[in-house]
Amino acid sequence: MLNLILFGPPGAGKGTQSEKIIAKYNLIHLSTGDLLRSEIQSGTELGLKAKTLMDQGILVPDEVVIGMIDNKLKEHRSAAGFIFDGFPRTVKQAEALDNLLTSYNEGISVMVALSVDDDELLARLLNRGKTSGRPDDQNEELIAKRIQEYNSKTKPVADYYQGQGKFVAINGIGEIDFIFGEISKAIEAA
Ligand code: B4P
Repeated sequence: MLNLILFGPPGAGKGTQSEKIIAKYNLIHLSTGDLLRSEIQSGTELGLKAKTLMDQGILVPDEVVIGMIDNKLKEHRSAAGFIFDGFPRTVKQAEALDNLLTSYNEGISVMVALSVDDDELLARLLNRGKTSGRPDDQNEELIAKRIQEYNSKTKPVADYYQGQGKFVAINGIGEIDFIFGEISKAIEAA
């Protein structure tokens, strides 16, 4: 089984590159951002609570996203592998993911981290906000808050996987297809 974590700050290209990775490697795509937005669209209680936090650029509680991932892993027991996009975003989520995968005699194969500087992130997200309708892409202050959440809560997740010898950093600035080529090399070396 190939279990890949695609890591990086908001706007680094995780969603963009996930689409290409799924097409090439036939993995199940688990994006906690997409799962949460789908809950919001369905108007569930979970979605309503998550919306309040997401609209402020704040991470939703660990238990909520861990529960969603647990359900999806159960749903796809015979998958060739998974791509975790935007998850784990805290060390607690990383530990929970390791425990879940261990219970299926599986583990993370590799974490691929896209690095992009803050000015480029801001430009990309504001640009996406013009067409996406996503409230969290609409203003600079909110995007700065998301980057701040990433720096304080999510960055330590990279150290967690570095400690396990599973971390590969890739420059996330440049042609989308070139970056995809670099990601493919990291996956095939894993
Ligand atoms: P996400 O949906 O994960 O949002 P994101 O990080 O903004 O998206 P992504 O990084 O995939 O966007 P991409 O770069 O592809 O999370 C949203 C919110 O949900 C979070 O703030 C949080 O509140 C909550 N949440 C989600 N998961 C959670 C968790 N595990 N725990 C707690 N809370 C959680 O795209 C950005 C733009 O860049 C696009 O317009 C794209 O076209 C462009 N782009 C991509 N690659 C490019 C390139 N190489 N060059 C130029 N532009 C590029």
